[in-house]
Amino acid sequence: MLNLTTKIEHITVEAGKRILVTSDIHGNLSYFKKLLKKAEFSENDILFVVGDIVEKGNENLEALRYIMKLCEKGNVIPLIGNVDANRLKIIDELCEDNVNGFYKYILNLREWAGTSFYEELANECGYTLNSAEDVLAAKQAVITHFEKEFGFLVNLPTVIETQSFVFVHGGLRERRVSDNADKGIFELTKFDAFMENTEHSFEKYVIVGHWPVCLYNNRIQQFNPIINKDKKIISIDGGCGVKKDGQLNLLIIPDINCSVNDITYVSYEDASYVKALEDQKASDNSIHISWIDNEIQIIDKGEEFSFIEHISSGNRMHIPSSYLRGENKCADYTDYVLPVNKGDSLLLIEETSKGYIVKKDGVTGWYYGRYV
Ligand SMILES: [Mn+2]
Repeated sequence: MLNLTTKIEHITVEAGKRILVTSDIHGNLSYFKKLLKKAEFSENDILFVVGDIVEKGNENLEALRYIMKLCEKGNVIPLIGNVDANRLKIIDELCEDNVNGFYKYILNLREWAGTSFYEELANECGYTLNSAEDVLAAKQAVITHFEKEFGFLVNLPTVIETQSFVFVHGGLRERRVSDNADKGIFELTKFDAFMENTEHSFEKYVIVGHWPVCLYNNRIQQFNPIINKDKKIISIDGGCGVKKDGQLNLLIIPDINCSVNDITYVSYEDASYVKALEDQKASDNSIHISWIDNEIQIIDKGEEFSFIEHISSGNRMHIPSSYLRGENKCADYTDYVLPVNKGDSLLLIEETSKGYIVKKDGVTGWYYGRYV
């Protein structure tokens, strides 16, 4: 029987070492590897991986094993995420009553990610998942074969407190770290919109993943880590793999005793860039519609663009018709005009006859100039 309990650990980080922090790799191993390379990660660094190692990407098992291997050196410190814990729970509790729902979920992931964690596990055990019966049939073999991997995940800490920082996937429910000991593992790993929803200002900076940072901003669509000095929270999930313009972020803390102002980051996104040929000024007023508030009314549906009203804000605008999702929803969208300098590298997201939706330095918006 699986024993998923909250584990709070205290560690002292050696001064003079660089501390790197990432989260929400979600089975996107190539992002993770390229990000580490970009940051010139070495055995002299301490690396925290703040949960959600698996699911949503297509290299879930490999990502898990890669991190397990990295941990052997002693300078990599992973924590559990809600998806990691939830997957263990689902596999452990898998039975005739719930297997249909889980099979549906597997099919869903197969469609948009190519595979899923459980599918990879079952495949390695020689099972092909073509029905709910197949999913259940693979269970015992999966549990036996992956004892080591499951043991690794189950034993991951939920919260780690150091001299200066606290790490947790979702967030802390109570201001004092020790007061969170009786909170359930999902209360701490699945604290949605923690930075917005917590009332606390913490003693030490709390570094979290889980909630893609782009969801905190309804004006600008931006994916870079957010440092909230009032609440003392650093939110780092760049939505890697979940969104096509998402990125994997790596916080760089130069020293455990450094000031928060010395913290920087690097990001990795999977894309090719174009070069801007013209300058462009940023727009003053903009809206960012994200999936937590994407109800719209279509006023005039067109071939390339449609005129819509965003219900909650009342804003009316033209959006590419390819961004419509059914009759009353739209994909994540912003009308923000990006500040661009000639020569800037831009990630091309959408080409239209009016201009381009691009991403630059972690921010998405329109560019109306020419590029090469
Ligand atoms: Mn999560």
